[in-house]
Amino acid sequence: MSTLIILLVLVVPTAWFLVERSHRKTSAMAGGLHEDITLPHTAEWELYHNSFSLCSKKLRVCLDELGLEYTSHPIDLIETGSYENVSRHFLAVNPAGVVPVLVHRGHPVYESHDEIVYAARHAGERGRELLPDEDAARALVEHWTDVASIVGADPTRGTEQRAGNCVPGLTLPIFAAMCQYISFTHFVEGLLFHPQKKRPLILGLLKLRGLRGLPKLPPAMELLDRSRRNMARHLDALGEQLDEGGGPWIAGERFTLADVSWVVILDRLVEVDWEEHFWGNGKRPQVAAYWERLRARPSYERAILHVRCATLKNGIADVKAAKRADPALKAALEGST
Ligand SMILES: N[C@@H](CCC(=O)N[C@@H](CS)C(=O)NCC(=O)O)C(=O)O
Repeated sequence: MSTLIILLVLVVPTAWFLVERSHRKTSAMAGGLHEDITLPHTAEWELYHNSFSLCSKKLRVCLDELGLEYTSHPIDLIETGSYENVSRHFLAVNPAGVVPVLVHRGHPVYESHDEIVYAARHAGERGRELLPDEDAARALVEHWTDVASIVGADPTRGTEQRAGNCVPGLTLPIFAAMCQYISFTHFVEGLLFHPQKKRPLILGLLKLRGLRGLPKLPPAMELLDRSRRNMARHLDALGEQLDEGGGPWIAGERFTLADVSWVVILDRLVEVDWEEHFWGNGKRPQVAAYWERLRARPSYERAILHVRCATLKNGIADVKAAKRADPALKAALEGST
């Protein structure tokens, strides 16, 4: 009898884990098109994406602006419900376990900055508007697209170089709020199968401590402070570019991939209630006006607002309410810069 109990309690779960792990192999994937991989598909363009993920939003806005229709495959991340990104079926699409993945005629393209360039190159005249041919304009667009990208296995290290890499740190408050709606059992799946254990560990910790506990987590606050200081510098540079280029867009008269890359950054800052801190009360007027122009575009409504999930809407409201109710929390998050 006791042997049977030991078998049930130890051997069966271990065997399940080993079998499952053998089916959920992960590996880093280089950016760009992978013609050697063919995925099941029914449409010319398909997109695996998540409603909340910044890189996914960038792809949705880009495809909308380019007028490219696509088949949508929503994939949950832990913040929006579960670790579907480390499920067997999604790892077959991207063994790196991250979204977005753009699929063109069955072949995946990885890394969102490569994906938007790839889509623009295959979208005819409209693509050439978003990604200009002329050297100087193209270099400008590439620079501002790169600054807005999230790059590297640990993006939190590159906050000085990239506004995109400041985003994870500045998103911590809403991560903490959204994780409250997700059951702990889902976090266990991440600890077992996620290729980067640090991610489920940090999010699990945020769930445990909650938004109000965030200021008591020194490593998280160091990241948040660093990201906030560096984002301020990136936004100053953006304001200067809008001034010098004459606007209304980063490359002047023309709306380009640079603007596609920045609308999602500014949108994330708004979601996490950083708007007033960075460009409220007369601060950075060029950025404030630019944000108004970006959010007036139909692509913003269709590709971002319309796709917001319930957990994100709850998270947005919870961050605002917590800061309003607790001035010490607001001061801790926003600091003096
Ligand atoms: N550099 C990659 C970043 C991809 C990435 O980290 N995606 C996030 C969402 S924005 C993700 O899938 N996270 C899932 C997880 O880490 O569990 C890109 O630009 O595509």
